Amino acid sequence: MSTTLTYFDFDGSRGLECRLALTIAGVEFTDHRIGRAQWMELKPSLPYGALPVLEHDGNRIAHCTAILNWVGRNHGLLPTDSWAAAEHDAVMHGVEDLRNKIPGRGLSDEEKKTAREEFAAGWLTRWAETGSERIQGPFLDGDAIAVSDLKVYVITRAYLNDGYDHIPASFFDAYPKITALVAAVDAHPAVAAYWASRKD
Ligand SMILES: N[C@@H](CCC(=O)N[C@@H](CS)C(=O)NCC(=O)O)C(=O)O
Repeated sequence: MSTTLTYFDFDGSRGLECRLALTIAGVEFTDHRIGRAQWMELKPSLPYGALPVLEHDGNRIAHCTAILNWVGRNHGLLPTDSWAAAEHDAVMHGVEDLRNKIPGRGLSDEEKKTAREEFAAGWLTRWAETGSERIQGPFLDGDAIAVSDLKVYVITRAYLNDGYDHIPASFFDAYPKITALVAAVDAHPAVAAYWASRKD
């Protein structure tokens, strides 16, 4: 059996959540990281012209949430009950919405500041409230980590690391269940080992 995850050469976003899911699941995989020149060559051959893409025994799937669902179902990182699994899927789609809705593209710095402040007070606040209600603690389903926790972790971590201009990390101070989830994912032995390996 061979499994390869292809993504850009950085530790964030959709690629990171898939790498972490495969790592926690204990799947041996090739972490194929590509640079700009390779990307221009590769893009036209990809199913949806975007990354990540997972190749498993000669078959390929695109879209990070599809990849996470596949890993989760096969490796006990999602509930077996179909309704409960659909609730996790909803959380994952919520993270994708958050990625897609953040304003900024095509705006001047001043416009971006205004748009992001409004976004933080409106859409992002609703997202964080919904997530907090859903989290049993420390993970979404209590003590059992799921692939959906990894999506919440990766997106929140980006905000906590000041990844989004005009939305300070302190925004999440009002949502301790979300920051506790981030801390719990960081403390997971496989995640800690992943970050240690990235420092080498
Ligand atoms: N719906 C896709 C979105 C994939 C996507 O937009 N990936 C970004 C990187 S995170 C990408 O490949 N951007 C380059 C491009 O689309 O040209 C998913 O869930 O994986």
